[in-house]
Amino acid sequence: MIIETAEVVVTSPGRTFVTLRITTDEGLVGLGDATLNGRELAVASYLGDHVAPLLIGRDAHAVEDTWQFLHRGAYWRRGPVTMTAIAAVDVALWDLVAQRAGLPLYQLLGGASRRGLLAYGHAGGRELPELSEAIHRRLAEGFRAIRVQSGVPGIAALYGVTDPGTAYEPARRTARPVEEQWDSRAYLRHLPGVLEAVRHEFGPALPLLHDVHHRLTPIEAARFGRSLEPYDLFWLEDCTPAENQEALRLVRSHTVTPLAIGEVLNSVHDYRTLIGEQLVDFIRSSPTHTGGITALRRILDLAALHQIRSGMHGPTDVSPVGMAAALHLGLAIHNFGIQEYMPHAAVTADVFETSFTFAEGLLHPGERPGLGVRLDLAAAEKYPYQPAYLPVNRLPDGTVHDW
Ligand code: EZ4
Ligand code: CO
Repeated sequence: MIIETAEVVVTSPGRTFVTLRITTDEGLVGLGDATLNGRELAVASYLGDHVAPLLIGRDAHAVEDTWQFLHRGAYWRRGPVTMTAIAAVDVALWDLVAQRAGLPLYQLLGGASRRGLLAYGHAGGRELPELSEAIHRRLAEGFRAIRVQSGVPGIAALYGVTDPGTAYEPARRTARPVEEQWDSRAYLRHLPGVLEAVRHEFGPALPLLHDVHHRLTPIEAARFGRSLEPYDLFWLEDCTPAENQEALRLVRSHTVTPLAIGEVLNSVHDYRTLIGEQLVDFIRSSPTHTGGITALRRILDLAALHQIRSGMHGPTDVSPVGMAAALHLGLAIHNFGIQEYMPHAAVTADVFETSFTFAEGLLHPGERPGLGVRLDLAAAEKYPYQPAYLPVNRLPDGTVHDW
């Protein structure tokens, strides 16, 4: 099965997605997600200018060899742009190999280890009644686990909270990033009360998650995790900036609140201390930003030795192709934990036709051969690229802070 073409498709149906589309001499089409929020064209260039020409004429079955060729062969390893580009190739090749075998991809990864993947949905509210309503809405949609984000008095706009009834999308279609505000002390004063109220209203059984989005210092995170222990969180996410693996030692030594980290990490090397020293409980990486199924599976196998489970990133900026890859992998591995699911805008389905399903709180990748996703090229052309950027945070005195 020889690769004949490798084309990069940039399209913005609702938001921007970058997709690698590979065709073979037998007429099969394989897809890989290469979407890196706010830096989309950098990955498109890496793929289109430097990788696609190398793929032509290669055997599409050679998934491992191609991964090593691109990773070691570039000399410059790791980093989000590189690893997202390699991920797109890896996932497109897995898609092709599974289609050729006539099997849904999860069957090539070891088969199903469960009926479906427990998914969590997002609920955010500026104040408690709004948040409670948002949680009720998610439960009515079928979610059985909920991520809770709340407004904080004195902070006008902040991560995870939006006007009622509008879908949350952190990337804004503006030529420059919008600026949001942050105040750690105000946040630390307010959030424990919010989580207490939510736990009280929704009872002890509902899994509740919360994302700090990299904003606290290690000692603040340690205190926060400890203060949330009575509310039994499923996890506390990105409590400190993820690249400082050692910071989690301090957090961990003060709290038994489970910790999740890794949506911005891109290599197994970013996890060596975190996994080896048992500093986290859930791995947030998605195949899209971590070098694909081949590379993420290695991270998760290492994690399994330490009873650390998956909690793959599933925001709207992981495309339907990337979501499908996550679902096939998550269905097959033993140490699956939970899957984030932030459904795409309805207009995205004009371009990407998917086979995955969501019922009774569980996602399933479906039974179509390969990933189960089709890309309509003519439809993609109707949604030309639109720049969008993630916000930037500032403290009350104007200092730039982690967003
Ligand atoms: O801000 O995907 O847990 N989910 C998140 C996301 C990230 C975006 C960044 O592109 O933190 O909302
Ligand atoms: Co997050």
